[in-house]
Amino acid sequence: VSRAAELLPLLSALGRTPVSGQTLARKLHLSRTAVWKQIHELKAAGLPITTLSRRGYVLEGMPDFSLAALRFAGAIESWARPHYELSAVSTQVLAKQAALGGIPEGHFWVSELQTGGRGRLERVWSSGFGGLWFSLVLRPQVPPARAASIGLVAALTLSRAIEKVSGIPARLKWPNDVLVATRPKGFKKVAGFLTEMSGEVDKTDWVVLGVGLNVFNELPEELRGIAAALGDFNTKKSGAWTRGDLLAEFLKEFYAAYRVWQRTGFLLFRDAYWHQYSKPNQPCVLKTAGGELRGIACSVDASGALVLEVRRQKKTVLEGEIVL
Ligand code: BT5
Repeated sequence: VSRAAELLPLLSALGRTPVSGQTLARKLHLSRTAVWKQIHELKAAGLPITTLSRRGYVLEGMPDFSLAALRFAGAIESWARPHYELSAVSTQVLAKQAALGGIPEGHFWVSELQTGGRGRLERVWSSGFGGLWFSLVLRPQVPPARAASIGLVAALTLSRAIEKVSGIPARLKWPNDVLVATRPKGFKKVAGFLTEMSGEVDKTDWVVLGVGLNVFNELPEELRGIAAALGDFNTKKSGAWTRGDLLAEFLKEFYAAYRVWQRTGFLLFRDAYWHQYSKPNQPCVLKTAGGELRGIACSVDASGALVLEVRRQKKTVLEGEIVL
């Protein structure tokens, strides 16, 4: 059972300046022991709370509390059913368990932090406090062979939501990475998607779409060369939007796109996807299970496959990743 709802008042009462246990107890109508116990629990969940002797508690890198608010305000699309956590090993695991148990489409799990976030092929996904980490259960009425391109549609939708809400231009890298341009030159990854599914040859049972977007979370040193967070960018809109705004905008646009996609597949999204592409018609290196391919990224086809020109020949690739 999630304790998130009970621990939130305490968490929201913390901030960058120290608050004493006594003040917290008074504010929240709790005993000092109860405050101490809850602080202990929050720390154990991985929240960055520091205890300063004689001064009280500080919450490092204070994000917005918009995600928790969504749960209660119902400010999101009616088809979407949020499950909010302060800390989870991985929202993907929670959503998959529920999908296996037969939960309907639209339920999603969002967590302030993940202690075991994963990317594709079991790669570690850094999921610190302050990012946007969620997993959405879908039950598309399409055969599994057609289901994979939903990741591309989701990436396209998220890149647009980022631009609309934060004013930060976002671009795509095949298949489903969202990038931002950084100075002096080049792109860094702000978001990634993990699409997992189960079904029979002609019927998809469930798809769990896992979304990881760096917002106010801190990235580990070793990722800073290739990854960035939206909160690091200064724009006219800085400080005027929350993670909740991003999530709500994404869900709204994604659901509309998802309905079209179920009827017609990726075809109708193909041009928009390519329009948003980070390096169209430029040389790239693609790593695949079978080795490296060097070529020019020409387009994506109607199924979402990447079309590469390798030594004047067009090649269609279905898996792999482009080296940044
Ligand atoms: C992805 O994998 O890009 C999919 C990420 C999906 C994460 C979401 S969060 C909610 C849900 N719960 C989960 O446990 N997962 C999903 P991939 O393309 O394999 O990229 C992984 C690689 O990106 C790593 O090997 C690192 O190099 C890099 N990386 C790790 N953490 C990152 C971060 N926070 N931002 C940018 N790059 C990161």
